Formats: sequence, structure tokens, C-alpha cells
Amino acid sequence: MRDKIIEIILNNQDEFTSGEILSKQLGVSRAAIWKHIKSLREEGYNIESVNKKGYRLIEKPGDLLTYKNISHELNTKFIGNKIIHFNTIASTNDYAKEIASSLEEGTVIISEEQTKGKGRLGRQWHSKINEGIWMSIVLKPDIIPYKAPFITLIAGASIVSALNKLGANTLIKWPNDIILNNKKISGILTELSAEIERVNHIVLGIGINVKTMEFSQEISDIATSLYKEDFKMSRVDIVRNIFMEFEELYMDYINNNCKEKTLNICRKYSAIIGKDIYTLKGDSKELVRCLDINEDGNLVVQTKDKIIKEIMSGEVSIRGIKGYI
Ligand code: BT5
Repeated sequence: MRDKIIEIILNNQDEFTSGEILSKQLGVSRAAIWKHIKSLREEGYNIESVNKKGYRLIEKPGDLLTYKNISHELNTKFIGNKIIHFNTIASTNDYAKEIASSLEEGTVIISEEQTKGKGRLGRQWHSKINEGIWMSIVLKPDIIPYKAPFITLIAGASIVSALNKLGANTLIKWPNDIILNNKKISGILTELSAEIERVNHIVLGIGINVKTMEFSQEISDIATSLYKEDFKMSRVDIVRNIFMEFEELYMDYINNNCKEKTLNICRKYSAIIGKDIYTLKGDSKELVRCLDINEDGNLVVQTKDKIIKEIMSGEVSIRGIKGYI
């Protein structure tokens, strides 16, 4: 019965199937159908039910970002060893920060939806249900706080490596945006809890637009998704690949102080090196040419007066001369 219900709803794709049709086709009462739908939901099928319209399948359990799905063929030592999965939450970063002290390094908080997803400086991050990857990785490196911002670059390098290995052609807009066809598909928010000499924990928040086809008006000019650009890849595969890429680069940095691989990826896939861009800081805006990303992970730029200077991440925002990038 359960398989038949799934088959009928699945064949109907984006359309609703009414309870009446299901009960007629399957020869059982509507109450019995409802019971089956309830237990399918408990198994992880995301089935929408709308009064007078019926049922519609939004997400199969194989696509949900659960530990069961992600851990299959995941070859990491500690990233993703534990995954706490929510259907909805305010913000995975806020939740991770609340409980970070009791968590093992590498624990991941992941949610199908965020109702108060956030970007840097209190900006909003749109995180619609089942349409993207909204997750936070808890890290507890034995480093001085000064070395923490480089972890944003490690995250950017691992997202780009993972997505490009799966077939996309993404770029990094230093320090924390991932770009596809000149629009933003992903953002990183690194939050640090530290004492002067010691990091307590870092919460590395990653948001990736995967399936979104329609963005709200405020961001429709600057945002895109993998599906929208015709890269139809599985969210589970993306997460698993990011964990593997990230762990390798992160361990190299923390254990061996080796930044080379990360910097090479950030340079090779940079959306801004060699270009003229605007740096924005408060009300001021300056046109500069991007030359490089240096050993510290800072952006090296040349001003109009030919002065070469370094910009630290977090100091400024960057815009292209014609628009977002
Ligand atoms: C970021 O901030 O790009 C960091 C985004 C981090 C989101 C993750 S999701 C999991 C974790 N939990 C959280 O609560 N957050 C993290 P920023 O550079 O400040 O960019 C924010 C700006 O990007 C907004 O002001 C919008 O203009 C734009 N934006 C918002 N939602 C977007 C989306 N879904 N796709 C593309 N652009 C978006």
C-alpha cells in the first residue's frame, strides 16, 4: 500500500493528488490513506498536504541531509562523524554556538530550512525548505585567534573544489562568497569564540543554493542556484564532498601550518584577481585592481595612485565595476 501511494504521488510530480483519488484507486478509506501519509512522513518523505487539493511529494528520504544518507561512503576522520539534522531551525550557526562547548570537533548541525538564517554583520540569509544546504561545522582547533580567519578561505576552497569536481564551474569571490555565472550561489559565515590566546570554538556556517528556481526580489539580481544554472546535483553528494575536501585542507593547516593547497585553489578559482573592483567600507568606495591573495589570506590590491596595499577579510565588501561581480 505504502509503495503504491508513493508511486502515485511520485508519478504526479509537482501536481497534487487528492485523497479521494488515492482512496478510489487503492480501494481503501481516506482515513487509511491519511494514516499511511503520516507514517511516510515519519520515515522522512516530505509530503505536503493542502486542504481540498490533496497530497504532493516534495522530498524523498534519499535526498534528505540526514546522517544516514551523508555518512554512506564518507571517508573522513572527524568532519561529519556526528550530524544533527533538523527539518526547521532559526539558524544552524546560532544553535551550534549555543551547544558548541558540549560537542566533539567536526560535529555538523544541518537543517532543511532556516527561519532566521544570517549572513555577516546581521544580514539575512534566505534558506528555503529543501532547496539548499544550510549547515554549520563545529571546530575546536588549537590555534591562536589571529589564525582563525584563514578557515573561511579553507571553507571557500573546499566548496569550490567539491562543486567543480561534481561538474559545476564555480569561482571564489574573496573572502566568503562562491559565484556561479556571475551570481552568488553560496556564502560562508565564520563565527569565533575565543580568549586572547586561545580559540574555544569556531562555528563555520555554509549556505549553498541548490534547487531554488525563484529568489525573492531583494536578491534576484545577485543570487542563483546550481539547478537554475542547469547543474542538477544531489545535495547529499555535495555535502559529503565538501566534508572530505574541507577535512584535508583543514588538517594541513592546523597540524602542519600548510596553506599552500588552499591558497592555490583560492587563486586559481578567484573571481576577482586581475580585475578592477570596488572596495566598500561604511560609506566609502574605492576603485582598486586585485593583484593576489597573499600568504596570510589577505587580498593584495593596487590603488589608483599605484600604492599596493593589503586588505584583511571582514574589513570590506567587494563589488564588481558593473554590478555584483
Ligand atoms: C554570507 O553573508 O554570505 C554568509 C551566509 C552564511 C549562511 C549560512 S547558512 C548556515 C549558517 N547558518 C546561518 O544562519 N548562516 C550560515 P554576507 O556576505 O553578509 O551575505 C549576505 C547577503 O547575501 C545578503 O545581504 C543578501 O544580499 C545576499 N543573500 C541572502 N540570501 C542569499 C541566498 N540564499 N543566496 C544568495 N545571496 C543571498
